[in-house]
Amino acid sequence: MGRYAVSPESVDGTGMRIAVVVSRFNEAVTVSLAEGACRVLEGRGVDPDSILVVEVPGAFELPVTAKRLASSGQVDAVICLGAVIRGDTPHFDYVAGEAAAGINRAALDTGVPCVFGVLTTDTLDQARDRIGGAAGHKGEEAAATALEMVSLLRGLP
Ligand code: INI
Repeated sequence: MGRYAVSPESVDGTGMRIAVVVSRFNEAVTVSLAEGACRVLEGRGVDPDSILVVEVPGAFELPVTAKRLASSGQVDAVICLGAVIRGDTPHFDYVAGEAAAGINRAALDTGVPCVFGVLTTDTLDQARDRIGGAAGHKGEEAAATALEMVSLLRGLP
């Protein structure tokens, strides 16, 4: 039996091209998600000129943008960032559900990892906890996941 894994903490991003798609809805949160993602990418050796940050209006617009970028042949991974907060909307479930399903579909259709860095919380405070508060930093985690998946998929048959 074989086993294949990459060490998540030590993936070297040198030479990787990464797209970061960030939604403006709940911008106070999503700006921090994007900053954290870019901080980790650059800290792991990704050239800033190889990071393409794309803004979209809301989380619902993440999938079509991820699909475009993932199928371009010009990026190795797409990091999708957003914040869907239940208190703000009766259509929380539609926005969050379609974002999740669509981002996953973009990845499956293209074979390019598309990372789900969308916060889905009941309150703004819970979202804030996830941008460097009690619950970690989901932008940083999304970037680390992207690097791990690029490296992992490169090594698989
Ligand atoms: N988009 C979000 O990213 N987060 C939200 O909390 C949100 N709420 O509350 O409605 C939201 N709505 C906008 C949506 O993503 C689309 O931009 C809009 O429906 C146009 O397609």
